[in-house]
Amino acid sequence: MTDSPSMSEVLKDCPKNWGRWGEDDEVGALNFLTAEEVLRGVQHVKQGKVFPVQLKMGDPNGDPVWPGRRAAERLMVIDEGNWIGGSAPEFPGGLHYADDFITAFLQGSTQYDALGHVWYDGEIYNGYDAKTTIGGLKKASVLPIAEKGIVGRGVLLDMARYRGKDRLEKGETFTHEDLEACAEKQGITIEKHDIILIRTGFLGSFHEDGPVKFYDGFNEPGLTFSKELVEWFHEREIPNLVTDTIANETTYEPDTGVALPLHCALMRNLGVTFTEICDLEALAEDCASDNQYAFLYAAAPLKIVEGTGAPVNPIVVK
Ligand code: UVW
Repeated sequence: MTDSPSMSEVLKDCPKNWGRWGEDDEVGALNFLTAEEVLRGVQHVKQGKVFPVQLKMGDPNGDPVWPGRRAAERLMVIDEGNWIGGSAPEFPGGLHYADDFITAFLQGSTQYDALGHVWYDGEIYNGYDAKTTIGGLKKASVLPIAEKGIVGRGVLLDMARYRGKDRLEKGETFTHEDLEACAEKQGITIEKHDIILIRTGFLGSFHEDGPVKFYDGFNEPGLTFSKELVEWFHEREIPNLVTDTIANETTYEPDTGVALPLHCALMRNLGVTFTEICDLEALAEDCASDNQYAFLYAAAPLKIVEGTGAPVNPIVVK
């Protein structure tokens, strides 16, 4: 990877939204989600079907996470065993209760990334100094995103089904043109300000093949960088990219070997929020059966002060 060009070389001619919403902005392209966009999303509620798209968190069979992170661990603090063993407090009336806590990477489950989550050349989204990340994100943390909430028209692009597969393979890439072709096949148009949900099916391999195979030569399938793709997101003013992979893009851009350039081009430079590790399986099955690929999408990550990201259970309503 040492022969790879620098991120700034790769992204040198790409657009930026810094300053577009003022020098204090911390939510980026979510600014496109106005009241009109909420109502545009609501127009697609037609059947009363509800799909919470968070992947299970703290699954005893394991959670897929970025290499180096750990799955959430949930620990019981008190339960009926404490009353059986005599270590629990007695309450008037005989109340018993259960309590637990979790330790979790804020980026280790279905999550919103803060806009300050990634950077290069010493600056995060909107030109804030990268030193503002030290000890907690003082700028562009997940909190302003959580305080805004994300509601609008969502569209599912089922790339796995489009390619006739249960799931895309390691390192398999696709472009904005593939997204357009997939949308056309599904009978929808990707409109300005749409929240884009992309299904690859890839996380299915974590449980089906097991973690050893899943992490061997780790290179997720996904969107891959080109200047044209970044311009496509810019022109369509896409506020939010939601996928069923850990990092929303192919891990290594095939031409240069650069890791996660779209995190930098879309999140850092355009202010597009990323929602990762979603479970889109039930939604995709349903869309294939009723052919309704556009819907209301609503989400609010947890309000973690200075957080780099936060768990979320987004809701799709059709
Ligand atoms: C990294 O940025 C490394 O990971 P993610 O955005 O997938 O949490």
